[in-house]
Amino acid sequence: RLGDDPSRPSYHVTPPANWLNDPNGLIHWNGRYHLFYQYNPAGPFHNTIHWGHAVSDDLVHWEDRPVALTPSPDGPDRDGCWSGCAVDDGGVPTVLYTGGRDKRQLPCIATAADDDLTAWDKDPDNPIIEELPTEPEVLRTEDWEGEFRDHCVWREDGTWYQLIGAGIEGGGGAALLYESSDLRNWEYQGPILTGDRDTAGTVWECPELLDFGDRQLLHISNYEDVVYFLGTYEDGEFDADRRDKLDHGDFYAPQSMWTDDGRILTWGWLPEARDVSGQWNAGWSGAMSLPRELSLADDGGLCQRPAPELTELRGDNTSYDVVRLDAGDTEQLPVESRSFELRATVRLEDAEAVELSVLESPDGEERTPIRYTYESEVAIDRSASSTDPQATGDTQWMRVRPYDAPLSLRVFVDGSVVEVFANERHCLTSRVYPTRDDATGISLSADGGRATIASLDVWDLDSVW
Ligand code: DQQ
Repeated sequence: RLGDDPSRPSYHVTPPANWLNDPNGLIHWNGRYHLFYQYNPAGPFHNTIHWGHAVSDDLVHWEDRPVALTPSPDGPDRDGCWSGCAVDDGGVPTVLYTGGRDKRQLPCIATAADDDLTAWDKDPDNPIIEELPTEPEVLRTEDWEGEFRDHCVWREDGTWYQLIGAGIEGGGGAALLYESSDLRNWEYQGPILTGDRDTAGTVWECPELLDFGDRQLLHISNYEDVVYFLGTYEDGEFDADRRDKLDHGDFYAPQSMWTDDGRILTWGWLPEARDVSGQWNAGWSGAMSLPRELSLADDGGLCQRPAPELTELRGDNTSYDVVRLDAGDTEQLPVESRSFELRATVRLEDAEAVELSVLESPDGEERTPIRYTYESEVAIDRSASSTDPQATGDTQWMRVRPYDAPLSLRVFVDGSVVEVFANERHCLTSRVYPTRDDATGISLSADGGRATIASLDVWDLDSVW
């Protein structure tokens, strides 16, 4: 594993070196959590994608495993083993993924050759779907004969169902439904949902349908954002009554695992926000989000909270009962680490905003303020995060609704990751690249009035490797 890089996360999963993107094939198998991911072993750039593999006994500590899927020079996945999912086919762990070859995206299947899921046998009959649907017609681009990839598979009453992400000629993105009795012969059923291209993107990647009992959630990645729809899914149709982003920052192509104890845990890819040469010099690119437990609140809205197991990483703790801030006050907290968790409850009283700045140098030259305003917005301002001109400096933000006051915040800072959970509902993750060794401080300040920060805790977090 590459180490020794202050930007490299230590408690978020990263590739041993080189490139990582989407989480794939998430499965809780024989008591172990398996996380596969889009991986390029040749360098920190997206090309000839393999499946990397990490495994954990406790969701907290991870071990690198050998590459799980490699493109076959003569196979339909010659140019890459793209994103896909894992299912339990009557005791046989099975993955469905997209093979790339020439200008085609070809669904493929493979079964585990051992119980540790380290080796996989690709089906000699791959690809398992060769014809593109024509109703509606799949979008062709200069690069692809059809934008048609990524797999979400589940079983209901003995029948297998599959969603594949697509773009529609003349329309927007779509999640296309297939049915099968054996995971190998698939019959096309039509889209369960299509999006308006102006508001929901032209291509939907990595669709995933999650069942919460009475209600269902469909999320898709549209090159920019991860959009989720909440509503009901029945008879091949998704009827959405709510829509939002799963995370409002650097977070993409998430996938979920159903654990043996019945939880839904979701990981997303946290892409870099520095330019290609910065990634090349670092020798690694991409991190996974923390595992997030998804559930529905009583009001039908989505809850997202960090998996409770993560508290096991907590080391030294600094705790404050209450911090009262007057307009213009600034409180400094002595932190000397780039791997910590901060938990706080913020009440604005009559302040216009509270700023909780992390990764701050003593003179304030580098700092990343997390700003909570009375307009119910939480923003991460990256304009002074780094003096490195190759690092992105824009502000990312999300709306947290009025019912969320006071705001409970959990902030996870890890090398170049700032992952924020607001009231266990809204998430905002940003990548930042401070250059200074002393950019580790935290400060608190209030604007335009008084604010109270109650029960403020900071914990050092250990490495997961
Ligand atoms: N990346 C994969 C695709 C997916 C996209 C290729 C999302 O399968 O559509 O690495 O990041």
